[in-house]
Amino acid sequence: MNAAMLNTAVRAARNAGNLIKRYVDRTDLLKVSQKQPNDFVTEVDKLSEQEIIGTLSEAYPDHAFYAEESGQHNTGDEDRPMWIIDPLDGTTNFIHGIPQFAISIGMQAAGHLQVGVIYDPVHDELFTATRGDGAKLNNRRLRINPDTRLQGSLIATGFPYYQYHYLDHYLAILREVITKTSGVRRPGSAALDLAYTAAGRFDGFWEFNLQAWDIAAGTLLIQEAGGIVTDTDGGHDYLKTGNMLCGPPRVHQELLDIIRTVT
Ligand code: 2AM
Ligand code: CA
Repeated sequence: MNAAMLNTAVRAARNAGNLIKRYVDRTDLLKVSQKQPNDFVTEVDKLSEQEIIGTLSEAYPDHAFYAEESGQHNTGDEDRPMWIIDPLDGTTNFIHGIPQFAISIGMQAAGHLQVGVIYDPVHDELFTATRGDGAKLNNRRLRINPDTRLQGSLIATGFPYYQYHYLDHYLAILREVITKTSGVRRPGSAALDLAYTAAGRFDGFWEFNLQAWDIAAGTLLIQEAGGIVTDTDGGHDYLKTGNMLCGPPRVHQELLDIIRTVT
């Protein structure tokens, strides 16, 4: 069941990726609108989402969908499997011609994330996870190194970009992380940051105020690769709060200690 859903999600992500790639060199021609200050959307986000929901709903007409651009469909019945979709994560990068963006498709059923797909169409990197069956990058199995520590690590994050009331708190954490690691990156696509953390390219990630569609697929990837995912106070409400902290077990604990000390 999960294997079939993964195949369908991969097909949806690749179709959408091919569509997005056709616009990569033509972003100056795109109509860009703002959903709220600094939150941009293009026609490509919408086309990508139609493509993904079209593919998934053809295979699973009874499932529910929760997607960035069109909201919820078929929801209401809590028992229904739900696809959580970001058709283009990293829209700001995309608009600026920076090749750091991805499609993120997660599926939740019976109270658990079951399937996760993150696809970077520019680099043709496909990150996949199935609950209980591990995580992969282009069919190579991903295993987070459990010995990784904060010292010497490379950590990814996202800066606050529209709600600035917690900026000082954020910067106090960033200051600590900068001084205790090898470096910090702010690539601009939370979904890819999570995929890279599952792949061991980053040794951890934190960001406040994300949306469920940014993190659903990435959460399963990290868990299946052997990492820890919590919200920023160590709890399990990250899909609701959008405050996310993850990484190899020791790094996760050390980052959690920093956030607690600063708070
Ligand atoms: P999006 O491109 O799908 O909107 C990283 O901070 C996350 O926040 C990204 O995954 C991105 O998802 C979202 N985001 C929205 N607007 C942003 C902005 N102006 N700058 C950075 N990230 C933004
Ligand atoms: Ca997003």
